[in-house]
Amino acid sequence: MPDKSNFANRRQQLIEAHAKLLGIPNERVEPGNGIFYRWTNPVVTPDHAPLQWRYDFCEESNPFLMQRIGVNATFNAGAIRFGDRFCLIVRVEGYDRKSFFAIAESSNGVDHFKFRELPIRLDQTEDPDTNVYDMRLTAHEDGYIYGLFCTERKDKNAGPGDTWSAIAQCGIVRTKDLESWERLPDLQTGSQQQRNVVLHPEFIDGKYGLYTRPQDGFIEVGSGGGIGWGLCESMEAARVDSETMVEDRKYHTIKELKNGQGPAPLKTDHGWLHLAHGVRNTAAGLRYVLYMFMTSLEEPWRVIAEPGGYFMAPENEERIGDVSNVLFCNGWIRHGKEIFIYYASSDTRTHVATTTEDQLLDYVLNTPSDALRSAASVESILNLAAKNRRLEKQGMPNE
Ligand code: M1P
Repeated sequence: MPDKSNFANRRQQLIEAHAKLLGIPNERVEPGNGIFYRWTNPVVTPDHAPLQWRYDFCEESNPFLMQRIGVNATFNAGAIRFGDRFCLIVRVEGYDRKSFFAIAESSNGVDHFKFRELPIRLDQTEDPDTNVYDMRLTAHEDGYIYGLFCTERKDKNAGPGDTWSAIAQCGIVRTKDLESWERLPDLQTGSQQQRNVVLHPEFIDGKYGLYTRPQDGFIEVGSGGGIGWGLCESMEAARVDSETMVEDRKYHTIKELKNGQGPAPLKTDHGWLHLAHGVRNTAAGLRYVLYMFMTSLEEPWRVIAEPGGYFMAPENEERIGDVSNVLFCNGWIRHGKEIFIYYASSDTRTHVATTTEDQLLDYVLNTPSDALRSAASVESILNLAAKNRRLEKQGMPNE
């Protein structure tokens, strides 16, 4: 017979350990690289999930106080500043591989993130979702906050025995209070598969602008795989009839295989700042890194600056997880002069990096672009070293 005092002790231990985790302060990792700071601890991990979602606290029905429902990962979070809170709409994935959305919030954006009491119950369309993930939040000038996410369903044309082929499309919800979510029909496009679709925050000639990512297969991009752009008349029956390419894939770059828009772009005096992910294939599997670019203020589909290489790549423990060697970001928050970048590592947990608009502008506008050849990369280094030698001769220490 299970020991009653053990039940009470374990309950107490679980509650204390959870409270302790939520109370851990975070620390900035110095000196940073001048572009952004990492922070020591991830901001949301599977252990942050409320105990109430995981444990049945009734001694009669759960005498061993077993975890009944497990949370496997908390990652790829959309983000928004709402009232005085930093809110993340986290992709929570259970042990059963199903993802759902839940809001975790904090008052300072770097620690003490706490999930709201309950996850979001998403209304279904006529074609129920099998899995939903990676929501991008956009506070649109029409007054709504839109959440665009990936809805995945089994491919109806999958042959017998094919239990994995899936169709990914863009699901849409909107809200004004982050409490009640109105489900709208899925986005219609001409593409077989759509992931990483993001709503631009402003109207373009009275229409909604969408960053898309058309691709032919669920994993393989085929002839697609770049970041596309299209316009639609209404979000209530969203339909993009033609997509143009914003950001293509390129041979021997960090986005050789595929790429995807991250969060909604940030408007600055110089242009729209974009954060995206780029993917290449390696002998050890796919490697996902984050990179940046800028588009024109008037034509947000036209790239006007793009630093070469990655902005951020997995480091140390970030490299390990359910899908290792992955950084992914679909949420950032500008608050005053600061920018909080919420990125996930290896499809497992969520971190924060902090920076400022000035730093990101300097990074995007003054970092050499990818000249696509080793010899050209060496020229960039030689130019920089020559400049530093001149400084040294003038008596300025640089090492
Ligand atoms: O596993 C890495 C990522 O793979 C997909 O992203 P993309 O469509 O750009 O390849 C998504 O499933 C994403 O959630 C995941 O993090």
